[in-house]
Amino acid sequence: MKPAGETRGKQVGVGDLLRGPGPLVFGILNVTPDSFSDGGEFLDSEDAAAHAAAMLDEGAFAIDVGGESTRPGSEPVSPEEELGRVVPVIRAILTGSPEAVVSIDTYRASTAEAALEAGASIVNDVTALRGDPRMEGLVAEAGCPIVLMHMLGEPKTMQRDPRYGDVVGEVRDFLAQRAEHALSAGVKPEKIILDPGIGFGKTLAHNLKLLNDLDALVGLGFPVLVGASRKSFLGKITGSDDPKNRLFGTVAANVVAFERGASLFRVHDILANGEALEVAAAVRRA
Ligand code: HH2
Repeated sequence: MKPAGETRGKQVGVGDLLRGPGPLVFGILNVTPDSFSDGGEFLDSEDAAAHAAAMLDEGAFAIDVGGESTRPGSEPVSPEEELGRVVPVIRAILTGSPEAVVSIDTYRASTAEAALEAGASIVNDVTALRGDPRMEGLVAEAGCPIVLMHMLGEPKTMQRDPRYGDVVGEVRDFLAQRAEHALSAGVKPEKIILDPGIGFGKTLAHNLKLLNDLDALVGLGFPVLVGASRKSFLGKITGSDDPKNRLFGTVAANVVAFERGASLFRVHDILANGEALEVAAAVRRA
């Protein structure tokens, strides 16, 4: 896949690109000891920055930096711990790759604020502004893009027995309501990105239904981001217990999601997903 080159970098207008047809790939960088797939690999800032640079070279549009695992069963870390993990890494990424677009994966305003000060330009909030009352004001004031994700329950317990009457309708209504909430807090409509929250309080059947009916979420009129990368629902289909063996399933899920209208993809493996999505986009343009 071609490096994003001129399509990367803040000067071309991150917001315009985010609202385009995509596909744009966000590279996952977890600065945590316990993330389900890359936990413990990038605790050192220099290692993390080198991995970010490699993902940017492979064509990542942005690097999504997280300092607290939200995998099923995970425990929150303290605000200080989270901040201490992500800020040095964001600084190191931007020192090595000054044009990099960095997204901060947090629901805490204090972490988001420090990350934005360190040079991050997108906030990825898995609680969709429900986790911290200060977050909506911060995001509105900063004028940065914000990802609003659906989650049923909280990470510690969300996979125990998730139930919906109509999963697609409920996720769509939730995201519509959270977008309305963001707008009423002063967030500009062009800054809002929606995410069905694959694996966040969802069974295999729920995840598949959401991917198949993703156009219902796209119909809300905001760009849709999908985070299916290496998640356990893929292993339930293919029998791959090791998250690192879920690449082919991830690619399939992302290409299907692109076909249903998603434009942004949060992934661990840039090259494979990027190339597959590039081909899917070429077919669409034909
Ligand atoms: N998934 C994870 C974390 N953040 N953010 C968005 N917007 N969408 C997602 O689907 C999403 C997310 C969980 O995956 P990962 O970061 O790989 O693992 P962990 O939570 O264990 O750090």
